[in-house]
Amino acid sequence: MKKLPPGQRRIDGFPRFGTHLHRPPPPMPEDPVIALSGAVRRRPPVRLEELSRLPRREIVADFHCVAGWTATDLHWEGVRFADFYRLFVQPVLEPDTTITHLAFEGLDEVASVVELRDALTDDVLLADRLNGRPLGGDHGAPVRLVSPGQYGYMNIKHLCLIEVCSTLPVHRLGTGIVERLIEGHPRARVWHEERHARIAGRLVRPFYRALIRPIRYLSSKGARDS
Ligand SMILES: Nc1nc2c(c(=O)[nH]1)N[C@H]1C(S)=C(S)[C@@H](COP(=O)(O)O)O[C@H]1N2
Ligand SMILES: [Mo]
Repeated sequence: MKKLPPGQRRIDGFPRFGTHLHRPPPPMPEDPVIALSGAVRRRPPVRLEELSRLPRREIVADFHCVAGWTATDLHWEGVRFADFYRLFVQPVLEPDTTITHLAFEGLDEVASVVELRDALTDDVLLADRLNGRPLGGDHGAPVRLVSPGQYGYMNIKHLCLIEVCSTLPVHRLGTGIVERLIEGHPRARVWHEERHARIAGRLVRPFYRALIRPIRYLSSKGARDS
């Protein structure tokens, strides 16, 4: 069996997971778009239909949640994020600005801040198909970020907005007690075990792992209630 990143355990299948599980997935917009904000000139949102201008890309990759589970051999299809950036973002950048970070936000308002260099890695996709089928609500319809080298929390589902930033967007970082406790690492690279902003990855393993059961319980309850 192939080696998993440090502190990860294989699970069967691919659960819906996250901090949003008490809610059903957001409804599918009629004409889905990805809006751009931040250090860009105003432009109409990119319609998902326009992604057909980019070459298609397929990858097979494992998916690693920071809580410690890994779903193996997922087959994603979509477009490379770097191609999207080159075609839709670069031409509208404000002149003389150096972009450092991107904030990705989903229709459920969950967001992540990714360093530009990590987002432009070759295997980062905007994925609209999973295992041969259109992406469903559980896993991020209509389109999600897939960054296999980073923990799940960077892989924003239901992507609808990208904020283009020339400094760390501090307004995006949580200030509540829970966010401080579970403060994600700014790079979140799984092979470096960058789980937490301040605490060594090895040390937070048991804390995160203890969250899996209650979160999955909420998930099954949420699915019944909705
Ligand atoms: N929009 C959105 N994206 C999200 C989340 C979320 O709650 N909302 N949770 C993140 C976390 S913590 C994980 S582990 C993965 C889970 O992806 P899955 O539900 O497809 O398994 O999505 C990430 N992306
Ligand atoms: Mo996660």
